Amino acid sequence: MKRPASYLVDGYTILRQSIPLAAVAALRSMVTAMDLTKRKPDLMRNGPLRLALDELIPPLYAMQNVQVERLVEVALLIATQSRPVKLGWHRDRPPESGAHSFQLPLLPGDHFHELVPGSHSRELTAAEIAARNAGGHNMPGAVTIELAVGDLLLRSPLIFHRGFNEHGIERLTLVGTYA
Ligand SMILES: O=C(O)CCC(=O)C(=O)O
Repeated sequence: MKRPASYLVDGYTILRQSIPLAAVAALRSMVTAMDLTKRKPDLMRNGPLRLALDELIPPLYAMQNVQVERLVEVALLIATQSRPVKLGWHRDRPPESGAHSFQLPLLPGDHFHELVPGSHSRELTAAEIAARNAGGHNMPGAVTIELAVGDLLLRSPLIFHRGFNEHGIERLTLVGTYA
């Protein structure tokens, strides 16, 4: 049987039903109508949201033997029927070293995120670079991350990843980084 992904080994893990549904609803209520007019609004100035995340997320990293102290980035990934997601393959550039990212969906059916397990701790291969340059649809070893409401994705900012879904599915997903 395939083992579940390990955050430190694979560079990501999915913590199923680790965020109480009431907490997801509370986070959703903290997103303003103004935020929803943008593509990826920065939410670092939203104090209540940051406080709520600080209660929820660091203990879940600690369960992966990762200690984090403070939120250094948080934004909202938004997709609508008329605005699908087509982000190319990349690694993130975290604002500081020792950074750890997360994605927390506020709507059901988030299957936008693709990543290559284990790619956070090595150079890209020639095959990966060729696949990226050819449009990214046949990335060797890539997996699509499927998240339900209540699930949390922890991922290294250095993992090779993209956000992609052309099917006009609505999306509201918090993406953030702790250090
Ligand atoms: O849309 C996604 O899931 C990926 C988001 C992403 O790569 C980013 O915010 O840097």
